[in-house]
Amino acid sequence: MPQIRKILVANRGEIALRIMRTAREMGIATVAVFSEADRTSPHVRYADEAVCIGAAPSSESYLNIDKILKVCADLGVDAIHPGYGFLSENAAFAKKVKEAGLIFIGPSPESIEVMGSKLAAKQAASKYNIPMVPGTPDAIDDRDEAKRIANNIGYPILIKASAGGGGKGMRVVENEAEFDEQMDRAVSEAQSAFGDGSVFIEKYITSPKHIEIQVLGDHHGNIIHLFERECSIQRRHQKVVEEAPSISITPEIREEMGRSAVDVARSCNYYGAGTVEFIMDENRNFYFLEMNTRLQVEHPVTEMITGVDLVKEMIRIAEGQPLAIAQEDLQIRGHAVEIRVYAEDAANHFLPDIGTLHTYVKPDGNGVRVDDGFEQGMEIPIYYDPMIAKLITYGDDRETAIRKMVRAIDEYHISGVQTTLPFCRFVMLHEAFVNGSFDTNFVGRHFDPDVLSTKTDSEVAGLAALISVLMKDTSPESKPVQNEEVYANASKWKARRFAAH
Ligand code: MV4
Repeated sequence: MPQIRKILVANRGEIALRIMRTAREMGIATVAVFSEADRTSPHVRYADEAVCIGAAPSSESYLNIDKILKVCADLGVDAIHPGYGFLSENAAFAKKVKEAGLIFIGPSPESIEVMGSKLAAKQAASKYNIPMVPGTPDAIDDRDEAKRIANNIGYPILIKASAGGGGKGMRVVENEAEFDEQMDRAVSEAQSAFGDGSVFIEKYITSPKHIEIQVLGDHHGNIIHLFERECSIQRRHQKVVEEAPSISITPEIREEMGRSAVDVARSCNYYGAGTVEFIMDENRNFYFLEMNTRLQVEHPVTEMITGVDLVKEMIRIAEGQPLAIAQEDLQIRGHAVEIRVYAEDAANHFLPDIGTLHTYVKPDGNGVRVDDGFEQGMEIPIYYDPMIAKLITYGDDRETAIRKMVRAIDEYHISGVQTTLPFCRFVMLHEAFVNGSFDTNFVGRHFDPDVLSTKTDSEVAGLAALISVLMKDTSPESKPVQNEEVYANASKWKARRFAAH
């Protein structure tokens, strides 16, 4: 069995650091690659060795396969971890890594390829008894036939691009009269975005919850799941809040969904870490949508509730070791919530806000984890994703994790750029979030940007003081969490801090 001694991380920012930390714990040397824009980044300093591979645009640096492979050859690297984004789901890259005699810390090129096509993924999964949304099994080439199927399924239907991702090439069709127009749009959008105009149709689930299952597979045919993550709070297909476990599913559904996820992974002989995405309707019917063949941004919430270091498992798997954990060994302990801190102005249509982190003070303390890749004084480059950090809190139960999150958000001090922190605080304290009555439409349905700008800190503190007096004798274990209650307690702290200044 090959032992990995040196890993090159083909990524940047928080995820590069995240991976290097585990590598170091395992006694494995680390190599960073970086663009000219990231010269002073923490991931560059953290690595044992670091090499600049090109100009700021990712096409010239983080996506530059030849340069990355050359660094591996020059420095005696054994394995590459791609992180997420960039080259992580590029089957051709995974293949070239292998051909260069290196280990790709991820799935096989074949698994990446199958799951990269939604139609191929559904076809593979259909070997097993996995619930799927009613729809067409193949790309549409005959429109009349497709319209007949749409009528059978019943409108509204959804047209999806087989090569799609992030909602691109996706079109809702409300009735047959719109069919041709929406089909034309979907095909041309898919063609220009992915160079592949193949589309298929599905029944449109109007208010789904987005629930995904983490899986791990080894090279010996063992596949396990590490329960679900609830990821419904998103805007324009960008997740903002994730948590584990989901409050919307029963132990029975969890087991069924877990089994389905393992079957999806088995259908493409999966090894490595992967995530199987489902949507769930109001009647708690769930359907397989697609599989992500990478480590995901939101993996920490799974780590918190299972105690498993997913990066460590990925590395062990890549070395050819059998999974050290059996399904029966795993159990959910406690509850974790993650928010994504983006340099975006939620009060202004979430426009990316570039600039310098004049103040950057992180929260800390029991049950608080911050995965970030920036420091005070650094600039947020315009070239990459504007995520500054992930803030994760962990507690015995959901209420505790949410309370910790509000406390941690209030301890987070960032100036110089607008961030999604106030928006995330709004979500944490929203009744629909707190009581679990939310779906993927949460932001559109509940978020009014004005709520962030109209309340000043002193108004909040005043309101909080009032509420805390009214709710003085609340006993935390006997009541479900109340919006105002969390609000009051979190803000009392802030009020005291304000008074001290
Ligand atoms: C759907 C759907 C409703 N019905 N499919 C969005 C991106 C891609 N991963 C699949 N997506 C959806 N597929 C059917 N048949 C609703 C969505 C969807 C969605 C899914 C997960 C998370 C957020 C979403 C936001 C809007 C739409």
